[in-house]
Amino acid sequence: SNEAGTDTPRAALVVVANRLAVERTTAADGSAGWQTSPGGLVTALVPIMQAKDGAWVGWHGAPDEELEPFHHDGIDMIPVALSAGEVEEYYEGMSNATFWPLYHDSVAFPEFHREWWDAYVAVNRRFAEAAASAADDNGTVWVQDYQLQLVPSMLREMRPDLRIGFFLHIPFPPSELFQQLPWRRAVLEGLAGADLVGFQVPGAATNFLNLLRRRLGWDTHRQEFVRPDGSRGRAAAYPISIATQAFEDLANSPEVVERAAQIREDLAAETVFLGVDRLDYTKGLRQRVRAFGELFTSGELDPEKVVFVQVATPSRERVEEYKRLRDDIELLVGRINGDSGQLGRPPIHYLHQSFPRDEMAALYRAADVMVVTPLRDGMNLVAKEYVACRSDNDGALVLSEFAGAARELKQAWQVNPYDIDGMKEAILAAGRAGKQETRRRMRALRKQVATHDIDHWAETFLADLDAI
Ligand code: ADQ
Repeated sequence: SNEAGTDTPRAALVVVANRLAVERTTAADGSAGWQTSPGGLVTALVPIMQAKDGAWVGWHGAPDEELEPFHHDGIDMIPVALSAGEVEEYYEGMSNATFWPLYHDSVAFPEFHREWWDAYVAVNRRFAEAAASAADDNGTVWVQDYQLQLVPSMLREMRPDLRIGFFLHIPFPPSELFQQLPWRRAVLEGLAGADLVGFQVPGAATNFLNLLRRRLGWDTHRQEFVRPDGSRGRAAAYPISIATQAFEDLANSPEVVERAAQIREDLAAETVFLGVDRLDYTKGLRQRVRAFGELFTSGELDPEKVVFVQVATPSRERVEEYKRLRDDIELLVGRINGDSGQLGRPPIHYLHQSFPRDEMAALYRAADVMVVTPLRDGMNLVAKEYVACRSDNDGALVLSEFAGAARELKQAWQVNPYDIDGMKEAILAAGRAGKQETRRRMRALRKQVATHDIDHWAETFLADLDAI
């Protein structure tokens, strides 16, 4: 059926995300094409969507460009156009300079601008309209993340027949912080348009339900909430994960094993510490680099025997706060290497680059200690990827208490990233731990990540949504 009267195909399952599941490619002859994005979410959902006649609604990444829907890899891709001004106001502004810092404990100051909000509302409506015309009668729509928090209620109004799910990949803040938002009511009502609102951790679902009760005066019973029209929805935790087996297989491939050995040889160190993050102020990089700097300067870590490799993926480079962060980190790293390095032996290897998956797997394999110390993080997949790559049961994980992953990865050396001395102690302890202790911890971590992978996440969420 096609009641919308358009040529858009009608799908039983529609995923709505800021970005489409494909990236542009240019072939050797200069012709343009598309390839499926490498991310975990896309990898997990592609088979489900292929089986279910799925459509994916999202921005294709270039401003001021209208594209027709197209078919790729068994999925209908429905591009949503954004103007250059909307990229600035809806994406870089409201999403990444308001919601992102506010939802991460305000570790950077969130900016509130009415023009950004207006753009956010307009773009959310465009996504909702695209989803409404893509979804089949009584179909399921799964909306992803903080860029699209108004889509559930908009969609519910346009298409009451639909089953609507929402998943927030980042933290949901305590009410003291959320209440600063001038548009708090609209955001709560927007999210609560979903039949199932999913969060990374139970505490986030509780924050949301408390706000519905206190701010909107709605009834809630355990995980359930009641809208003013008497209809009900549910809010609960669905901790996201990775394609565990695929990571393990990749890490055990001959090429990656060889590359890992090469990395160890190049670094020529007894102990290799590793950090891998998007260059983002939520990831605790300033504190982490400072901790390593102090350890190298004091000699507690011997710069002749130990290296710290920090891979920082370029991220959101047009947003002011991110430019400042990059300058800060590069100043700090330069200073530490200047103070504690020797010719040909900088204690910190800093790479501001993005790498393909196999290089990441080789780095994970090569590292004795993985250091993941965000100030606040919805989940943190890097920690889980490291664990998946250690089928040797070796390797130690230092993990922030403030990452969602800390609830599941209990056998990591857990730290408070604001406590630099505590972090230094944990880094030293993880580096010095005996094989027996490291293995005991790693085995337990591996069991958790093996049984809770991304397929488990997607299937559980969709089954619960289906059951409502
Ligand atoms: P992110 O903030 O991006 O995700 P994270 O969960 O760690 O954080 O995922 C980062 C991904 O990027 C990982 O898969 C990692 O391998 C990859 N990556 C990092 N640096 C890279 C590099 N230099 N080269 C190549 N790849 C690199 C948001 C939330 C998280 C949540 C996820 C998923 O902030 O809390 O876990 O979404 O829900």
